[in-house]
Amino acid sequence: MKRAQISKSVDGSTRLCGTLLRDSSGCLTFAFAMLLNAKSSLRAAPFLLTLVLLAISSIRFQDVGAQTTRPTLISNADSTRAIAFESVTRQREPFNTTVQLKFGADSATRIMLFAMNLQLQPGETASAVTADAEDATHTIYPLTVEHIDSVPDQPWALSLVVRLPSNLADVGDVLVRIKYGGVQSNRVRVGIGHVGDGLPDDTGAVPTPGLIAPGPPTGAAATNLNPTDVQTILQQAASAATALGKPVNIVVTDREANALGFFAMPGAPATTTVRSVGTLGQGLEGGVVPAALAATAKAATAAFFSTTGNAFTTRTAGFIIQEHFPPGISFRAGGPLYGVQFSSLPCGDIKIPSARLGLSGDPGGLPIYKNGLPAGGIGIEGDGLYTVDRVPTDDDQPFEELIAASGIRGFEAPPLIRGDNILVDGIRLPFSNVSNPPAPSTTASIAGATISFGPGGVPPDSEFVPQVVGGIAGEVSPRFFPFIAGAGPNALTASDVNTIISHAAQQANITRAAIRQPLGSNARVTIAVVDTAGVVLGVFRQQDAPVFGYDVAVQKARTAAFFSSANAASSLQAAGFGSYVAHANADGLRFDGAFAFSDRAIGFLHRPFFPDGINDTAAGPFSTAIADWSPFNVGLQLDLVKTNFLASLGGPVASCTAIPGLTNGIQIFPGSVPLYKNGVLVGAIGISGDGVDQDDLIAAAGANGFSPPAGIRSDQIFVRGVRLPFVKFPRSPNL
Ligand SMILES: [Ca+2]
Ligand SMILES: [Ca+2]
Repeated sequence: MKRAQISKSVDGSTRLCGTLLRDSSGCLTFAFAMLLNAKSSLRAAPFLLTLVLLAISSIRFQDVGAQTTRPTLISNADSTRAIAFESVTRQREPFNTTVQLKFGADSATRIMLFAMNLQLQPGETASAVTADAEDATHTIYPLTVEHIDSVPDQPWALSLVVRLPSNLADVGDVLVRIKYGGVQSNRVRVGIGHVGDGLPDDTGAVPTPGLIAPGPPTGAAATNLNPTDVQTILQQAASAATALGKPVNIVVTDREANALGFFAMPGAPATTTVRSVGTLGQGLEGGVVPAALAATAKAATAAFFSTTGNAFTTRTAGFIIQEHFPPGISFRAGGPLYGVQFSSLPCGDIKIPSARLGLSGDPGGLPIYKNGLPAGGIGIEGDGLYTVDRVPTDDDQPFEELIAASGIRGFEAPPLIRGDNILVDGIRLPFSNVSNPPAPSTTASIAGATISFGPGGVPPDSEFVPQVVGGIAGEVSPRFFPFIAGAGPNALTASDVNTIISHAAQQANITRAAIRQPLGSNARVTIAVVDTAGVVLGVFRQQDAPVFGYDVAVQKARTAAFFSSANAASSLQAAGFGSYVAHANADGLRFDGAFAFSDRAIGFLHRPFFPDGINDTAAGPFSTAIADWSPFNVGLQLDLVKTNFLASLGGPVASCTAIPGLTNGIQIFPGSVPLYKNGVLVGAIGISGDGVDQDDLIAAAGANGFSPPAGIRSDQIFVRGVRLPFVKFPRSPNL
């Protein structure tokens, strides 16, 4: 398949992107996307439409004769949502059934849709085309096609104006199709009254006009790097290291942590010591681990965190996992991703391959971009210390970071999306303290380096394949798709899981991302649903959602399901964690199923200060006391997985924990809620991606209809006089 990109910009807030696709039969099809700032949509719509058509005009289409092919209603490129405008104001969905300003004989709303592969015969009028819409209750509403017009200079495209019937109320999404000459079109999604709800997409539905009947899903590659690129990166890094006189371990991974390149320079340290501020000997403090694994973790971390909309490094990661955010500033809450270092673990069952040591905050891991697109990461380890930067203000330039920056010359992240162009709560994130490293004067040998590609230089397959869920284009792993039902009576059905994930995806699609450029982009997240036993019932990853969220979303869901269950305290006790249960009991917490705990609540109980960030308070019941605390000695989260995590460094193990259902460990930053049916716990939903308050909002939207009774939510509980949280939403969350 051949692709070409068309991209035009109307102004700072409006973009149009198009993709030309030529399928195996040689047919040209076209898909386009609009990213509109809501405030500008009204004034931009006519320009946008013009641009859409201008963009399409470069395509040469065959003349269409009598209707023999299926008409196609045009959707957004990344979802099955129709390109649709209110016909007078040009406003986008959701559409009210009646208009505020009456222009015609009645006040019915007319919406404009666009179609291709549709050609009326001479003398035919709009009445030759019929249309209908189906809502979530399977009620079918006939829509009157009032007007069909050609689009100037676009003989292949038609605009259709349809009138909404008066009995169509605030039903949310409907699936709309047209019919002509006995042939019906694909169905596209239109929000009536509000966006969301509605039926699942039709089987095989894809964003249009693409391939209406796609072939079997084909795995995309996990990178666009080739062996020559990897060789170049290894050589540039090794040359810089040689110039500095610092032999190091150099690892290049693709976006999903498959190792593409490895070079242990002669004399490079074989091990590195985990060390930060915690008490030596506690947690992982003082542990000695293979340096190659540390380098891999650093490369994987940068790759996992980086997308087309944000580029993060291990320095960024180290900044968002400490006891205060920003690090070192008293009376500030913990980092927004507090605890993420213990995800994508080698003992887990979700992210395979793992990040080898979990995610890393040790500077010297940078993302790799090729032609502006995320392609993987580089990790450098060679100073014998695996740590996090405790002093963000001193502009230190460790040689691991310098060598990493040298290695990726020519493969840098676009400046706009670098972490240091992204602000969280008004705080600028760090990216790298090394910019524009000089080219070394000599080229070092990389004899003995390993470069791993398939025969003919084929890169590793992605674990993910394209899938549309709830009208939103994304990806799934065949391991967790199709969605399945939970076990036991009253359990979530596969249809429930589809509904929950669809609602979450639809919310994400309209939620403003926290850490994604350009500003005004919607959140891209991974959505996971588990049952009460922690069994994964479904995982859906929006297009370009950061890969770290794949493991984390499941961890978050499992955490909410576990701590809301009747046997949470007894399971912890049985697994040898009775001291944490005792701490919780002392705070009046039972974990016996009487209350519904979100991950925000569990995380709040798992901070070295209680309440979170308030210095000179005692630790939360699940946390290490601050005197002993470090990012490598956090408390229950690490203790649960420590034994099997360390064992997994030497080979495979069955699970990260001894507790059934916590196979990949727990997570302790926000983004999950437990799910209930008829007041009975049935599982949980976990979200991870573009901002933790966004994750909470998207989780809550997915849980709508499956929420716990308000009286048992964790925000009904006071600990030491402080109300626990349940969920927290961003202010003005939607686009
Ligand atoms: Ca290091
Ligand atoms: Ca520093």
